[in-house]
Formats: sequence, C-alpha cells, structure tokens
Amino acid sequence: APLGVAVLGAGAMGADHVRRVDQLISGARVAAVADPDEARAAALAAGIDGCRAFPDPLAALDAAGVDAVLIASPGPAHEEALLAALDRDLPVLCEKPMVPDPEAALRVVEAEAKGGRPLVSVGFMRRFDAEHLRLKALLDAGELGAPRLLHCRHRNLAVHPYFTEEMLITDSVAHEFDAARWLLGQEVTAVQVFRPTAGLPGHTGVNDPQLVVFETDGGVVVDVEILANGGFGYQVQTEAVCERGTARIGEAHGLMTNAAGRWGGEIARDYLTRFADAYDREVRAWVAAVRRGATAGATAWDGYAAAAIGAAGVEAQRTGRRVPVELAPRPAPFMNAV
Ligand code: ISE
Repeated sequence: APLGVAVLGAGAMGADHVRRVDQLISGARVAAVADPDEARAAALAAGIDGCRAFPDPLAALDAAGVDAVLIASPGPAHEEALLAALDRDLPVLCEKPMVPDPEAALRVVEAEAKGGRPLVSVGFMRRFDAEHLRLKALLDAGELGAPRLLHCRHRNLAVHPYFTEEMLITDSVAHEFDAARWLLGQEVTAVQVFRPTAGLPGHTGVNDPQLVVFETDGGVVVDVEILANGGFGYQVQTEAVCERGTARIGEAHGLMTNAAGRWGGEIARDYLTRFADAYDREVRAWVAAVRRGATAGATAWDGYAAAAIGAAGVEAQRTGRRVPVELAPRPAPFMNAV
C-alpha cells in the first residue's frame, strides 16, 4: 500500500509538497492536510482520493491511513508537531528550520533518541540539488585538494513583511550553515556578522544586505552575502576555493539568449522554482528511506546544529562580536555528525 502522508501546513511550501506527493511520488499518497485556515486545507485536499482536511495538526496525525508526516507549517509550530509525531512513532520530514530555538531543537533530538530509532529527516533541500551534489562529490574526491574558503551568495527577490532581521540568519543563512557542514564534513565553530551602515532604501524591517562569516573546526572560512530584498530574483551561489583550484555552482540556470548585441539568461523567482528538482529528489528519497526504516538527508541533529549556529549568529548580529558556537553532546549514534 502507498505510504499515507499527512501534510501539515497549506501555505506555499505545503501546497507544493501536496502536489508533489500526490502527482510525482510513486509509493506515497496524501492522506491528510492540516492548516489553521481550514478552507485552505480543504481546497488542497479536494480532488485527492481519500484525503481529509483538518484545522488541527494533531488530528491530522491521528487520521486514518496516516503513516508518516511532512511538516511545512511555519517554524514556531514545528516543535509541537515533531514531538507529537515522535510520540506516535511516525516518521517525519520537517521543513527547515527544524526548530529555530536551539533548546527546543535539542528536545526534539532527545525525544527521537529516546525512541531508539531514526525518525526525523530535515528538509535542507540543497543536499538534493544536482549542482550541490556535484560540488560535494568533487570536494570529497579530493582532486582540488582541501577547501580553504567558501564564498556564498544567497539572494531573494523579496521577503514577507513579517520577516525580521534575525530571520536573515535563522531562516535564510540557516541553509548555508547546513550546506557548509554537509559539503565540508566539518562543524561550525564561530560566527560573525558585518552590516553596511545603510541598508537598501525602502525596507524598514530588514537591514539588507549583510555579510555572515563563519569558521569551521577544519579551519575553513565561509562568507555568506545574504540579500533578502534584492528585487531581481532568487539566486544561490557557492564557490569553493581549494588548495589546487576553485569550483563554483549556481551561476546560470535555464535559457540563455544572444540578441541585439547582448547575451543574457533568466533568474528563477523563488526557491520553489530554483530547487524544484531538489525537492522532488528529497521527497522521493524520504519515502524510500521511510520504507527501510531510515531517514534521508539532514537529521534532527543537523537541524539542531543549524539552530545552535543560528543562535550564535543572531548574537553576533546583535553585538557585532565573533560568537563561538557551543554544541550539546550528541545523544544517539544514529545521528550523523554532519
Ligand atoms: C526561506 O524560508 C527559504 O527557505 C529560502 O530557501 C530562503 O532563500 C529564504 O531566504 C527563506 O526565507
């Protein structure tokens, strides 16, 4: 029988995952959709055979035919949903940030460890992006020697009005915290944040762009330009500078044209487009992993690490200081280090 998935959250990400599980992933079906906006949930569930809509996420977990959970609600709702899923012994794929607050993230790690088997996968989709996978394979092969620097650019078209300055770190640069740990196989040890004295005009909530610089236990330095309201599209780029060469991803996607004495290409508008294939691969890998009793991609520990690094980053942003990252001891052997 297909794996029955409850999707929590019917926003942009949740709706995209419902469509994906319903139409693209063989071996899985959407059994329930939950959103506090019940009409939204009902609109998504309509047309999917045997799928029910709920205003309450916990009711969706208890619905008939639910074998696994995909959490795509806003970050602050994740902890309750994760603990409820673990309590019911249900495998979960949780969108990033797993749980933004490190103490709460650790509670999730501990709850999973107590159950004694891996149940939590975290949706850091870059781990499933074709270009990121190629860069990782190249770095792992050692052909370019050891990496010394990663230069990253993370640019959004615009962010929602509720986006805060802290979310630049905890919601956006969280991706680079995870991607760098995964690409390098190293842990992040300290974070600094540099801000131009003036941000972009017209944005009161977020002083944009910022430069987040972090160090790893392998001696690599990573710099990240985060630009939340760039106004032109969604761009994610990484360049690794290694002992014997450099490697860069994220430069060009899609159609390139030559016309009227110029050349040009297109830029995706958002992550749903830019990382569409990565999300497909991620959810497919998750469904296959759940069938084997395993997890796919980032673990709860990786989710916790991103939260702990994020907390150091927020302090660095607030104080202007270099803030060391303190990680708790890892409680379960099945949680990989990076
Ligand atoms: C958003 O939540 C994401 O995950 C996007 O990938 C990221 O680019 C954006 O900055 C975040 O707010």
